[in-house]
Amino acid sequence: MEISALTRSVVKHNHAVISPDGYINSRVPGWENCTVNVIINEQMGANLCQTLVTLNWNSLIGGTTKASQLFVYVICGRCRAAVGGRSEMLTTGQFVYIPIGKDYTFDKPEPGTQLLTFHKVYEKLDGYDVPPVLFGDAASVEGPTYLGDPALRLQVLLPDTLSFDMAVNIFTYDPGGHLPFVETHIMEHGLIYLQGQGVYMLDKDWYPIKKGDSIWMAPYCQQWFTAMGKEPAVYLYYKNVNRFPTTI
Ligand code: UGY
Ligand code: MN
Repeated sequence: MEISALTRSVVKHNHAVISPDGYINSRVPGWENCTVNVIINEQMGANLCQTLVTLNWNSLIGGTTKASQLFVYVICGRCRAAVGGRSEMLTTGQFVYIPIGKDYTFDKPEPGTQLLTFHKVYEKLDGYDVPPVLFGDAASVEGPTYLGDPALRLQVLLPDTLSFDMAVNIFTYDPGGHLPFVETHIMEHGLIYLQGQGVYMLDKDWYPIKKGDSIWMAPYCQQWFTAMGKEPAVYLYYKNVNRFPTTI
């Protein structure tokens, strides 16, 4: 039997590892008949929110984006997404970007469908339009090697234009693949593992990580990862980008 006083989850001032064993469900107004786990939010010190939503046959997720844009990715299963006058059935690996000020609904799910959401307050840039609604599919996004290492592949899911102030990418590491150096950077991350396992170094602490786990990394949290096991390790991650770096 598992010892119930143990968990792999940790919450520190500049990073967190959230494993599913500690989930407690939230009720979110407008998101009906579903299970919501709020994994990262500003109460932690983060500047993003990340949730995991598990759907039943009768789930209905509805709302209107306000100051925050919303990115929704189907981790498994299928459901219908209606945003900005367009309605699509989304299946595993498909996603929709919902800019500020848009109504959205997600319904008609296969029971057990899981949606990952990233939320960020949108910072408009003078001279650039607010991005449009965007439907996409990770399966049709190329994954070039990362910094010349064939063991690492990076898929960039959102357009690389200054209209966007967030990036969402999928990072794939073959077993034994690792970040080429310890990253030390201003950008913040939220992420969830879609597959595989490995060891993450966060601010000089070392954590075993596997499919289903999530991580928050504050700006300047030092980070490095190596994949272990028999299959590639894959994570979906958020990063804030493209805006002036200081208020000074
Ligand atoms: O985009 C990134 O900063 C990425 N290389 N970081 C990470 O995977 N921890
Ligand atoms: Mn990074």
